[in-house]
Amino acid sequence: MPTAAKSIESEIKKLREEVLRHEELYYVHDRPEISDVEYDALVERLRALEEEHPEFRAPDSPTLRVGGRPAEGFEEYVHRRPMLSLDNSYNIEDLRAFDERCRKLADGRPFEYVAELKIDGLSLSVHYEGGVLARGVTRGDGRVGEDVTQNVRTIRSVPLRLKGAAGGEAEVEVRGEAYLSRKAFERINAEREEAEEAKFANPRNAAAGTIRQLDPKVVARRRLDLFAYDVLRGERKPFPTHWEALEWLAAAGFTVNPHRAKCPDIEGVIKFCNDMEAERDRLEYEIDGVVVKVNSTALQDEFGTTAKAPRWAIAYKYPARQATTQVEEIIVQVGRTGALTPVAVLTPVQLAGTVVARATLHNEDEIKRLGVKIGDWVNIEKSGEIIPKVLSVVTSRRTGEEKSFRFPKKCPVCGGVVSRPEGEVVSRCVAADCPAQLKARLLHYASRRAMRIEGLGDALAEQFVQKGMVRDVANLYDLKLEEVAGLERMAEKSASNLLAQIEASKTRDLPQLVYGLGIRHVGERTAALLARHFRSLEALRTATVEQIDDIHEIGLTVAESVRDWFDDEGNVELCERLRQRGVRTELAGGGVGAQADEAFAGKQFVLTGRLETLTRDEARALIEARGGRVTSTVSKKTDYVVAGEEAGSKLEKAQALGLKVIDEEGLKEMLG
Ligand code: 0OX
Repeated sequence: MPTAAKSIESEIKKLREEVLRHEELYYVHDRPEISDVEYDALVERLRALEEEHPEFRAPDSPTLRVGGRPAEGFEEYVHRRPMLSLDNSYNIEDLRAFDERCRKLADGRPFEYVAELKIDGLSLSVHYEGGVLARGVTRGDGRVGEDVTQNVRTIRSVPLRLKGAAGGEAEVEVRGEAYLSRKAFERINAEREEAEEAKFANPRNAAAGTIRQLDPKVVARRRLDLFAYDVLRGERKPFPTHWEALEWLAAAGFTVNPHRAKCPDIEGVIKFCNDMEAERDRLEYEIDGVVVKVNSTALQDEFGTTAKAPRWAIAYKYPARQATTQVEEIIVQVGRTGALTPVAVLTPVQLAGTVVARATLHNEDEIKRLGVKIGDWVNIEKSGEIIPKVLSVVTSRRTGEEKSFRFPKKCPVCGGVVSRPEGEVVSRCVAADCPAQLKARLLHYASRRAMRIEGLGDALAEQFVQKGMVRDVANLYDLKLEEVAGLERMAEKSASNLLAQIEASKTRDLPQLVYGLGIRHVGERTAALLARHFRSLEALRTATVEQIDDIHEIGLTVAESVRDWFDDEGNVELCERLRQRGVRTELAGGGVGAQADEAFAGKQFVLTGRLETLTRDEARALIEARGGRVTSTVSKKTDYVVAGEEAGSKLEKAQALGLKVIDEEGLKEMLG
């Protein structure tokens, strides 16, 4: 064999082994080392090479099958009809190309699409005989799955008996995506941390690990859920359209995801994809994209499938939220309360549409838990929060050149003493005059959700501190135009703009001021509760721990922290200077506002469906500003359910419980 051919053969072999190894890590051990996108890229490279050189394609090449290998411990089950996977698309052009292909296949006949969420979980097939749950099977490699019936029985959103007319069916198979809500996932990981077990990297891995648990009791505790998306009678689809299948599933007692749309054309699909991307972080579960399906079953049958995926459906994937990159350095930042936060400086990498160059390592213990060293390859993730985090170290990529990191014993900025009290995970610089803390306090005070001083960014705060122009937040109100205009990169115009902004901040309301003071444990919500309860900074200053603790939703830790803060004479003096400089220290409103608060105070609201003129965040802010609470689950304690367009199961539950349901108009009327 010529050397060139030999090297291609060996490259194919290497790639094949690499792909198989990652599949085993992912499917069998639930411990992936690379992101989905990187895995897809590996498979694609292998597929392309094999296509060019089919003589080197091994009979067991991973490109010849659809998914991972079944794990041991469960009976195998051969699916009546293969559980196909989906072709992926990563951009709008791919979606349009899919539409072109569909229209060509439809040859002039009109048709519509259904767009639904792509839940990031694992596919399950659930069989019913005479309306009763008979079997639950994982997707496995698409052809053969594992019989996990006992585990599937523990999923509350899988009915044990079909409701209504569906109960009369001899045999039906329902397919859906099993998943763990973010909340369930966080609870499981907290428990694992306590038990000193390795945490799951994400809800999907946790769900996959859960369904393969040999003890159904463990599964039951973990609270898996399922969104149903397909129904089969034997090998056939019993309804003329996918939409009708979804309606049947809901009537039969399954949870069908409420976010779905019937779209007359691809433009409607694109709009749905974009709308849902904006909603993504607010969902209670993780999604990785949208699934687009041709609605007509007859057309689906006609379009048929390729070896692994239907031609009538496609997944539109949102940008990946995990990636693998290298730690170039570990730095330690000092926050406004003196907390030392280690941060990994990374080789920049594309993630969810932005370039990520840093990821938080949280604290000293987390560095130990991860075992991360400088020079390591790491998996990082960006989820709902803005700061990406390091999930795990890719130990297989270690060269031996990596360097251990020693957590500093002194403040890296001021050299002050660092203390870490017994039982706490956070180390703090305790120096009262640490410039890093002061700078962080200024930035927090000026931030959008606090006193909103636009233009006061990192570079300016740094100069104010360095030059000794500002020693606490009250000094901001003493700044003179000449002083500010004399700073680096500061024209007179921007200096006077900044001073105008600082002046304007005096009229912010009390919740913003209380939040802006940066008291430990007092976030935006707590600040609003405190401000509304005490109505002035003076009343809050003199409040006892008991009085604060008595406020619904405020606990002892917060109460003590507030008391501690006001027990510090320097802080009392700071408040006095803020007041003297004209900063509003009393709650605005009264009159009509006070009246309206009656309707909201202490009331629980649930928002569901799409609102027309408000975003969910805006609606939440308006309700909370009046003293109401917004929660995500409907229960007997809920006072109002605000239902927008396409409100789904929450609305149904509210109606079943006989709760007060209002629409967006109703909410606006209440808000006046
Ligand atoms: C999901 C999901 C998965 C039917 C035809 C190929 C894939 N993850 O939410 N799969 C499907 O559809 C099957 N739909 C979904 N929504």
